[in-house]
Amino acid sequence: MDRNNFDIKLNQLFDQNSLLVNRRNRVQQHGNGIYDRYEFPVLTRDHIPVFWQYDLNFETNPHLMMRLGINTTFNAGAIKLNKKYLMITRIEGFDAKSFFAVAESPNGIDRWKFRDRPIIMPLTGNPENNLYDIRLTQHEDGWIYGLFCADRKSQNNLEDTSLPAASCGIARTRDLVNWERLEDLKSSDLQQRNCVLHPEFVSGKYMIYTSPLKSFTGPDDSCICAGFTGSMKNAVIEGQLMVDRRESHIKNGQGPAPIKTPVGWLHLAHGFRRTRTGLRFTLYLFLTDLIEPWKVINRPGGHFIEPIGEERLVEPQNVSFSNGWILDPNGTVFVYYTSSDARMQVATTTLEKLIDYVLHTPEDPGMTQLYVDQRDELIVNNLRVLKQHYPDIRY
Ligand code: BMA
Repeated sequence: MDRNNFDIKLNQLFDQNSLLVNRRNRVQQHGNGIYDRYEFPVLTRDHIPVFWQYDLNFETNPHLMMRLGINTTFNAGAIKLNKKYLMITRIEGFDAKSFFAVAESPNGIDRWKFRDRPIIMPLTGNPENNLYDIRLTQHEDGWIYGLFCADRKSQNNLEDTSLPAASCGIARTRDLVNWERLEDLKSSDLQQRNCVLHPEFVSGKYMIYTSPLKSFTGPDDSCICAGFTGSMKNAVIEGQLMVDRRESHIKNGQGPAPIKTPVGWLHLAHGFRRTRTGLRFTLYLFLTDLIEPWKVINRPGGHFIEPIGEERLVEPQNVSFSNGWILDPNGTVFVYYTSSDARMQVATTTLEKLIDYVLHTPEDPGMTQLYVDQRDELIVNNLRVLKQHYPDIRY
């Protein structure tokens, strides 16, 4: 390529990226009344800045080749700071290693733009091979904590790097720019994933939602548990309480930090089950007690968000995953979720609707006969309503 063509191509790359980043998003019609989905994903690998992937120097890259490609951007923690909606996304390069980067939006829905440089997370004395899936918690102690998965080679299986051991990495910040890395969480379990710090002290201690794994390859009934530690600088949990485990799911994990509501702590979580074509990840909600946040008080049956349409596509298919949401002071809730490990999506709703959802969605009765009774009751009531108020509707 001569210099002239190089410059044309370079400008095109920036123009394409900027068109995508500045595109406005629109609510999808025909929502389910619980939340609205949006027409476009909010972040994809095409949103990644050109200068993170291409060497723009004509002398060293005369063909303007992509030198360090990005596979995907997904599984983002989220927070609102100084009126800006922020996601810390997991960005995975062609080498399948992840790093974190902050993207900002003025309205939480579109124009998500990455800050110029990614987060260079400080290391502990035992550096990890990979880190991912950060959960952000604005704790009442004044810090913003990020808890994330830190994968290292399994000491039980040093040869096989496809089977890493996950532990919970911990870092804290006040501005999402300067990070203080703390020691990883210590517990007696072989692995810890999906760890999330509860936003308030519980009986004077920090409470951490965990997903302990007793073996390296599972399936081993991993569920959402909770442990307590006196300090985050050297966090050690001894013994964990069981918080939630979903019937017929292989594993469950806490999503983002729960939101405090007048009726309890509102939780978003994921679970997966086996299907004929592989695993299917869905999201669900539940409510826990305000004073004893490990006690589930409402457990709506069924899933809250499932992968549908295009969200199901690419590899791995059939995944909805979330580790970030934002509650605005006006009651709007932005649920950031990943579809099929490939892109960030948003769903918007309100706290009022989510409280209605967790309080009034019937619990899974556990047996098909009770389940059909539950639905039949709804149908019979609805037939009465239709006859009384909507006699002209044909069905
Ligand atoms: C989980 C985690 C997530 C991932 C999900 C679906 O176990 O590893 O990072 O998004 O699987 O692949």
